[in-house]
Amino acid sequence: MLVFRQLFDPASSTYTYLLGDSGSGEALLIDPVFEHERRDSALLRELGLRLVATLDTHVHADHVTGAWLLKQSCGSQILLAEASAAHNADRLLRHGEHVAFGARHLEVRATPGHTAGCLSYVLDDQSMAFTGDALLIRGCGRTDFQQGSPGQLYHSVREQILALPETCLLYPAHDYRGLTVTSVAEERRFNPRLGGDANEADFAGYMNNLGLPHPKLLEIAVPANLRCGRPEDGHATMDANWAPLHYSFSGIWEIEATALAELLAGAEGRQLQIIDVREPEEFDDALGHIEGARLLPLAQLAARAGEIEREWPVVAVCRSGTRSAQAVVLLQKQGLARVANLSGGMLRWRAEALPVAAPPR
Ligand SMILES: N[C@@H](CCC(=O)N[C@@H](CS)C(=O)NCC(=O)O)C(=O)O
Ligand SMILES: [Fe+2]
Repeated sequence: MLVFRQLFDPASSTYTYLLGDSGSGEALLIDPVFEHERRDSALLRELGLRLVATLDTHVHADHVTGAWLLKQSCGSQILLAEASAAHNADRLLRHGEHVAFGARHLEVRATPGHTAGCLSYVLDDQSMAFTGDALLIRGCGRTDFQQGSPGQLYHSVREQILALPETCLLYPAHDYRGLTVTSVAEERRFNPRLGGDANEADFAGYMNNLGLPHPKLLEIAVPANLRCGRPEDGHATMDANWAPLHYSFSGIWEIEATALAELLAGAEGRQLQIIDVREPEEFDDALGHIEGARLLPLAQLAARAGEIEREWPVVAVCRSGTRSAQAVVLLQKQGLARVANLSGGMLRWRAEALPVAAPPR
């Protein structure tokens, strides 16, 4: 089965697309965003998918690609156009090539005009295409920098995208109004720049008078993307290296029960604060509590957060990991930097047969 997700970066209005083949577990990400590497790798893990490659549709001018960072965390290959002149890619793509994920593949189509190295990716059955900034929903990419050319873009869109079957769904790299998808039939009829009877001269007239300000990040994004998102010093900043944590798609740092037990048994465990946010009667119920845990019910946590040592890491605990996830959010809002949730709570802790404190007599 095909797994498909559309992800959004509100800062640059960029869409990232996840395509997976559930049979093999292989997946691709199209146009990942640097700042969302944790979110994207969390989603892949939760869906049980292995990222084989990231594909950029072009050298973006408004955000930095997540390609390099995802290669570090997921071992994925970095793919983009040979014509992009970028460094650090593992495979440089040309028109007509295929990029496989499990039993499925994307067909690479050269669609230059917004930039010289723009590619569109068409799913094997032509039911979907990922058009980058060549074709936007009722719009198209600008042609006033990065070797843009209205004449080239006109032919790219008409011959490579609007020539696909009418029912083919089109997914752009951006939308500035929150629209998510369009189709070949719609854009053939209603695209105000390239649709209907617009000829190349009509289109060029429109594009040469767009009058858009340059993207705010142009000077940062283009050089970074020419390195495929590799930071200049070649280092990724790890912001959660105090414990073996993972980041959930819902946006919470979590620790597994077994990892927490190991941490508590070692020297690092001495500074670790276990905050149990259940109600007092639950603390000594049949599930019990972790040795050394401090009871601080969720409803009182905001008022009593001052009782927690801010310099030491915190693991929040509850019955199932639900209330404690909320506690993590709350403590982070209070400015605590090293806070994680015990994944699955006391239920998971006990299911792993981990020890609890002896109940009071
Ligand atoms: N205002 C945005 C820039 C938007 C922009 O220029 N987007 C490019 C895509 S990289 C474009 O081609 N836009 C076409 C349009 O908005 O019609 C920013 O500062 O980042
Ligand atoms: Fe662009």
